Amino acid sequence: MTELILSLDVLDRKQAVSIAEACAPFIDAIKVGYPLVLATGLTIASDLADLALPLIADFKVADIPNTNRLICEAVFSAGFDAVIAHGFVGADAARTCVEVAHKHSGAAYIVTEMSHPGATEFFHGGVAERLAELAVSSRADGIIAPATRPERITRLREIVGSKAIYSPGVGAQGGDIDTVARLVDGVIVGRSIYEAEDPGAEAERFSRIRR
Ligand code: FNU
Repeated sequence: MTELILSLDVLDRKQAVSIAEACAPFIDAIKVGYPLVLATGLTIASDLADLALPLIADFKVADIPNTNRLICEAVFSAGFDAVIAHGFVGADAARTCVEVAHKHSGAAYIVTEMSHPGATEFFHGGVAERLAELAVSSRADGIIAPATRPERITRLREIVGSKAIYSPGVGAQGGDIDTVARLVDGVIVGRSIYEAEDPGAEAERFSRIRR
């Protein structure tokens, strides 16, 4: 089953909770990033806790090991179940995120290649492959790979094997859900759901990938 993960990038607490409630029956996890957390604080995790869905903190953590540790401790203490971290900062810093996640019985996912057009400037030429290798050697729980470039997902799958691949970039960024759903463990969808007139109905439509 391919999971459907809602990217909840709205800026208002009430709106976030109501969209999450409407989508909850059709999704497998909720991803929260800087837009919502900067607007509401980390307490948004408690507001979403009643839905009993895994909460992923998309903070793309990218600092020295000690700062990564402080950030990840705050994330898991707030009630998140997983964190997304960058690998380009090096194995020591990425491993710190993995260690803190596992200490809290949570998960850490490493970004290997981003989904926007400009990502090819720095992530191509073997970098994404090295980041995927780093995710494996750091014992991360999975990687983030671009739905906008399915052929890159296939290449990165060769490196990470059965580790989870979560993929943003379908819908608003142009990626095709059906193509990507076959290649990954979870598809991350934001605007196509939360900007829809009826987010719950749209989540239900996307949720056919779970079958
Ligand atoms: P939507 N996101 C992304 N590409 O889009 N974390 C990446 O390579 C990546 C991400 C996030 O386009 C993005 O920040 F590593 O509205 C946003 O929160 O469907 C979500 O995935 C995509 O949102």
